[in-house]
Amino acid sequence: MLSDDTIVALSTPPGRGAISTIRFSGPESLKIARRLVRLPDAPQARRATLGEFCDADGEAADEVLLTWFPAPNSYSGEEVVEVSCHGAPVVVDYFLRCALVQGARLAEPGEFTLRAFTHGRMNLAQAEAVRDLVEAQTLYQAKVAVQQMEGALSRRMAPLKQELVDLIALLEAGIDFAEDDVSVAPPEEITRRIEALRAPLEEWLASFRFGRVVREGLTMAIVGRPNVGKSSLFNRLLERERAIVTASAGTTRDLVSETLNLEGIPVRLVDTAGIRETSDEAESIGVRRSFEASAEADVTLLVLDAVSGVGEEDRVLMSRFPSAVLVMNKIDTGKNAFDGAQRCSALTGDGISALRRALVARLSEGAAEPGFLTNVRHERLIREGVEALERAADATRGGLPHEMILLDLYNVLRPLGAITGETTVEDILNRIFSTFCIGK
Ligand SMILES: Nc1nc2c(ncn2[C@@H]2O[C@H](COP(=O)(O)OP(=O)(O)OP(=O)(O)O)[C@@H](O)[C@H]2O)c(=O)[nH]1
Ligand SMILES: [Mg+2]
Repeated sequence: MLSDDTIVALSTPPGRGAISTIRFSGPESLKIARRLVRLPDAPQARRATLGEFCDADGEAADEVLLTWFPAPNSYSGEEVVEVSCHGAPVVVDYFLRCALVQGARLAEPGEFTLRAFTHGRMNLAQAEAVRDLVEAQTLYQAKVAVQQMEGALSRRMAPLKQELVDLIALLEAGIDFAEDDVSVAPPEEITRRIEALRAPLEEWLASFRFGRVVREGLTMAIVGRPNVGKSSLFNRLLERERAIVTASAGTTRDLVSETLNLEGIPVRLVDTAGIRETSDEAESIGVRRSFEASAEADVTLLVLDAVSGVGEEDRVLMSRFPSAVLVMNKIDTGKNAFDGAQRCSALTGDGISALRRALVARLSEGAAEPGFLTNVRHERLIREGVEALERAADATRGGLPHEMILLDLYNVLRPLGAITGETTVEDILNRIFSTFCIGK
């Protein structure tokens, strides 16, 4: 099912540059491009050929490179032509106008990738990953997107889907071909197979917490008593002197925030006022803001001071921020250790890379495998699937007929199939007809 129109678009960013690439996709791609580009010979597949962009009067407007990707081995699965011209906006604009005159249509956003999906060059999750890759703000985000583009998510899902389809096929066969009410599988067996599906799906859902962090970044607040070195740690993590540091307690009054790249995760880091009882009005407002910042943050770092040791005020703060990451600062002084805290010196930089790694490790719990969930659409669909699995398990335990269990199982299959955008009815049919010898 190929599209019958040919689309064209500037595929590189608009504006002046060394090169701009214009891309065509559709049946007329080569025909239209060849009307615009004069070549010495017929182009060879996937080889760049030097030519001249000439307008209708035969006047040369640029020297260009043309590359032809015949269908179906192209990005979109259709005939694709790429023309690289010099990055002069007037030339690009003129080229596009000439292409339209020759019958091409300007592509809608994402239309090349939509066509790639329609022609089975990639599934829906992979197409989404192309978008994520282009939008990546850190190298790590880009790498995660590439994994998904190369099918990490689909590969992780495939065996689960296969198990589900097997189970559905088994129950379907029982309904279609059992003469009387003989069960094809005892309920314990069905329950076991449902559970075997649910556990990995739940694990996968758990990876979304990290996936979202990778995709959208997070907010991290640094809190603690005055003078423990919060602003120093803030500056050290940012690798620049952003916040004011002095030897006197109560230096930071207001929130200071900056963006930090934490091993590829975009983090909004917030420095706060030291928390203590105070009669100073500005400082007490600052203290209130420290609590607010921590409440809004995804992660709180509670800084302790090796010189003064862990005192009663720190213990109060630990109970106020029970899920905070404890950081023991000023270890360069050789004083006081505290079990369970990440040790570092904001002054010398000692322990800072370990702190960064510990933070990333904490964020990535449950997301060790490639193909973790980053996309809220995928998360919703898997959640929907898990809920339907739970209903199927209940139906099995309640001794309901297989028709009812099947209804729930199809409600698992549908959202799972929607992640990659496959049609799933065919899977069932293939499975049923391949594993059961139906001699009708
Ligand atoms: N020896 C040593 N001194 C440190 C370290 N980190 C901070 N300091 C010193 O501790 C003092 C307070 O540092 P700040 O970073 O301003 O502390 P703060 O927690 O932001 O203080 P407030 O903003 O007042 O709450 C300064 O004199 C810093 O130089 C460290 O790792 N080792
Ligand atoms: Mg400070």
